Amino acid sequence: MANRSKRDISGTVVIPLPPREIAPGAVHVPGWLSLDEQRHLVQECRAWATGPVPIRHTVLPRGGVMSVQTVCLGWHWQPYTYTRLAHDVNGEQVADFPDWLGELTHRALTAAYGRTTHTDPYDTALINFYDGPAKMGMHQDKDEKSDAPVVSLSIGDTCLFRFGNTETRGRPYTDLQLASGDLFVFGGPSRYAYHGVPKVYPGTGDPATGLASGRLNLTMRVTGLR
Ligand SMILES: O=C(O)CCC(=O)C(=O)O
Repeated sequence: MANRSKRDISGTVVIPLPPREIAPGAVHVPGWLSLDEQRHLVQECRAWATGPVPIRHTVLPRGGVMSVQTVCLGWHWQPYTYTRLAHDVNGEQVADFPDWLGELTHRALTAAYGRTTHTDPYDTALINFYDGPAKMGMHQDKDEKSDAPVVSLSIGDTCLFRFGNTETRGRPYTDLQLASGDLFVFGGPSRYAYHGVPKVYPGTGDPATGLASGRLNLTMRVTGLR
């Protein structure tokens, strides 16, 4: 087994907790990303946030506005649909989904499940930035035409992550904290579980990631589109 020990900002060796199955097919791997990987992702996210389609607060079909800001790679997401062009922002095509991010995603799947379960190419990432009181309500990820697992990486401030069931937004659910560097994968029987972020804990991130405040979350998905 790989040595996953790391050093924190003060040089202290930190041994992350082992992977934990939260529900069948839903696995939390604490501290999976190294600090260098987190720094690299933060730099890339800063660049993606500027365009060709800049990061924005998604407008919901009934006129509500999401408190998180989102930028997409590969395909542009807005509620119920993925398109190549960001019609609701500036009409431009979103940045490509890079090969290296696909490789990182497949490594993440192996870390979570101990084997590669899906060989489909991951072709989109939704990158969410939470600042101030931003949060995300309970929802299902079901705009993809593929049931490949969703692979989620967190950087910056720790959040409360609520992982529920496939039937309702309510109980039963499990509350857990996702901290900087954590990986969370949900597939199989949990692929369509409701989930959300009721709260982010300000000031809990390590500025050494390059993120002075707030929380970044990247979710990689297979759209099943051509
Ligand atoms: O920020 C997170 O951890 C969850 C993000 C999420 O649920 C989504 O992008 O659909």
